Amino acid sequence: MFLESFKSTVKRCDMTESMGTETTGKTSMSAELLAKMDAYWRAANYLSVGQIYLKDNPLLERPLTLDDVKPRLLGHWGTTPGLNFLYVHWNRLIRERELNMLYVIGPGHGGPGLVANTYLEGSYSEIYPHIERNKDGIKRLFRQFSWPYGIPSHVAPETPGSIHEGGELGYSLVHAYGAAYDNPDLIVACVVGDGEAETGPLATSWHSNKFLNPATDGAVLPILHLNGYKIANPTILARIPHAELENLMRGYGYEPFTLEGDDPAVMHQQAAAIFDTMLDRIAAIQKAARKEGSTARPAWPMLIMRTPKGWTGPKFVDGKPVENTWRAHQVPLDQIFEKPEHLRQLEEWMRSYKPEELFDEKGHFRADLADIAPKGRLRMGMNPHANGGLLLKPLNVPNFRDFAVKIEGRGQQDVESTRVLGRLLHAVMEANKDQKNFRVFGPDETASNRLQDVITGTGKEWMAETLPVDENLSQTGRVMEILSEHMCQGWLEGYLLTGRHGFFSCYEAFIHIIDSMVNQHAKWLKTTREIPWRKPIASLNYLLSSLVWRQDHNGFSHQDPGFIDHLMNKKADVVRIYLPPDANTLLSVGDHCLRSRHYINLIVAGKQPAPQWLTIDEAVAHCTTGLGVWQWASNDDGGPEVVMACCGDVPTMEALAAVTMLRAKVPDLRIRVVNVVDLMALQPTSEHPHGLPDEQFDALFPVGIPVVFAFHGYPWLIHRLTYRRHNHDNIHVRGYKEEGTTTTPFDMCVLNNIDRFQLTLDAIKRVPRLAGQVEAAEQWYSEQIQRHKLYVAENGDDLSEIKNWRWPQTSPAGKSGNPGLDTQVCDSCPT
Ligand SMILES: Cc1ncc(C[n+]2csc(CCOP(=O)(O)OP(=O)(O)O)c2C)c(N)n1
Ligand SMILES: [Mg+2]
Repeated sequence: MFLESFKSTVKRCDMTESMGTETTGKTSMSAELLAKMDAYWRAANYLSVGQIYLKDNPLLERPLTLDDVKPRLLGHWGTTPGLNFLYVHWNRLIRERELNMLYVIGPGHGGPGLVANTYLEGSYSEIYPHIERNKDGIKRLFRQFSWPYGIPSHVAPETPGSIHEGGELGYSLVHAYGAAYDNPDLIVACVVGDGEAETGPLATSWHSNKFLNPATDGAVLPILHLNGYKIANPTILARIPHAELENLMRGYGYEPFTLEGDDPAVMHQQAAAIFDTMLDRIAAIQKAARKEGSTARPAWPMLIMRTPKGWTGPKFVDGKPVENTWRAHQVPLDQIFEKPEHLRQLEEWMRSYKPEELFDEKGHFRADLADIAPKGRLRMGMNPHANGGLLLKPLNVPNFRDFAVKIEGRGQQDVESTRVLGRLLHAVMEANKDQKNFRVFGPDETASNRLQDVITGTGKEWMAETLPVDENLSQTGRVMEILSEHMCQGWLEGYLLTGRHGFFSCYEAFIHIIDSMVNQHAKWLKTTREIPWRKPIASLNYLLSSLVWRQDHNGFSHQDPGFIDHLMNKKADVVRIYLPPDANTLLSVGDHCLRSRHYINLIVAGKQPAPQWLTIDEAVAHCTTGLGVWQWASNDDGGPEVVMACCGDVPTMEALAAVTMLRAKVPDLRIRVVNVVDLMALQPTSEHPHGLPDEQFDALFPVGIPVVFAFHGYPWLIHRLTYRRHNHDNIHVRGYKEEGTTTTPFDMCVLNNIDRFQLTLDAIKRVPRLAGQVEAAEQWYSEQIQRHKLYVAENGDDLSEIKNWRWPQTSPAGKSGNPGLDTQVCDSCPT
């Protein structure tokens, strides 16, 4: 038996040493219910094995032949029986207690189990009517699994009841908590693979209980699926003394329960008792918080489920142990076509579930068994929280114009753009505090990114201890701060996937920590877009601040604008990237992102005091087109000789400063200034829905005219985006090129050759008629840089003419010729 084999292979401490927790509850299921639950479990296991192996003969009405077996055997058996076991037990609890339960599966490779269970409960056929609840339907169910143009092998978006594919391990528990926040009636049962538990994000996720308020949030029921193995190795948590494992869980603030064994009859009875106790615990915790006013942080129950990997599967294959070993991970019998013995074993294995007792001759699941599943929306495959778009209420977004910066002369006042956005976010928080469907997430940087206004009133969620010195910590806070980008990302994903709204602000350089998580979310969005029954959810909104160009007290480690490049690789339908150059454009972009659906919106905006360029009306018009000529900064009557393009707040300032120098040097040079807010507009329309049509692009960047492009990020990206444009050969980009340290703001620009002197020189070098001035310009450039370097080295600060530079108010620029604020803003603005 399992326990014997376990004890013989693993040396671990006596269980009694660690029996500090109550593991027996009041439940004693009737023999009849126990038999039905076991039969239900067998049915789920049978259908799971069938999906992995068979394309025909679904009820084993005749002996299996090679013709019945799929040519490619794909799928994961090892985790599946454990997932199925839990499903049937959740079903009982849902029925008896009318629970609103979501099931999140960490080892999502157990996809066949979830498909099988949603099929047995009927939700699968309701969503996919061609998979009927009869023999034909079962055959199709088997055939489609891991089959070209069928369904994926994981708990993918196609799987009813899922918000978590589990393909990339590590995020189950954080998703579960994200789903539970502000969902007081929801219980999220979350299976954590014992291998998955070794990942960094999962290890941190246990701490999510310090952010879960039993009065206002739902409950998470973590199950550590301790089947002992990963793909090819034992798991750490299975090979430490049980007492140590329980203490680890206690240390995380949980009350651990243990279910251990492999005899189904005993296990069903024990599991039922433990689950009843755990659910009673949850009910008591919630009652204490909701009815009795308790504010203590509770020790939520969690389960350690120690069962064999590949439970009920082949015990030995080719003389080697399989059940309860890592060999059970994927397809235990994988040489069906080469070894007749494997085919025989497969048939024996499938028949061990007694399909004839589970399905009638037409392939209908027996009514008395089907009857023990919950009905309607209580079925986990039909829980609306797993299709969050169904529950999505629009966010109340107050008028962003009310927060606009009044522009008194272009570039004359310095404002911290993100602080202005923080006021809007605060208003959003206030406007939605009754419907409780908006949260702001950040890795300890909300205030550092100057968004602190959002904290006012609502506070930061915190269930752990507090001291008098603390500020704004609250058990009902709506700003979520933990020093883990993984948690911020995962909580937000779980929150969005269950139909709410959110906002994540982060230092630009460190957002890369969640590169891989955002990949997975982008895949989810891309796939669900193509699944008609999945409704659109709110967009995942990022604000990246503390940008590469202004890391005055941090330096090289904090300089990396590459998240833009990373997101650019994602499907055009899914990603949007904005670099607003000032506060009013940031407000306009922020408003747009908060209202949008089913995107990943990336906003890159500085937090340092910086010049302001556009009135709010101009900002709205500019953001609507995504890019355009800033006519007030241009003097291109008769067509430009050079286009000074810019994208990002610091590059915009440098480009404009370069324009003033060019005017001084070559007064008759016809210069056009183009600012880009929406990076995607640079792409051709064929590549991105925001892409500017070629004619419009050519009108902005005329063929043959040099473009000096100052870009916030890595320069190559602009080439990539514009490489199909007619004028691409004339686009010359300056951006971040991995030069940096702890230095002055302007020196950062100089180190990366995006400074105003360099841009001025670039323009002179690129305009053919200025060839005669290049030598003098190069000399001038060297002198300026020399002067700058000597000054910063000596004084530790930028030259005052750089620091205090302002866009000239009596500029001869602009068609209107007006100093300061011109009435005409950009060529592409709607009039
Ligand atoms: C982040 C990540 N790394 C590696 C893998 C490859 N992988 C798939 S399953 C698996 C083992 C999982 O073990 P466990 O979590 O214990 O699941 P179970 O035993 O229930 O199958 C691994 C390493 C992955 N899916 N995700
Ligand atoms: Mg495992």
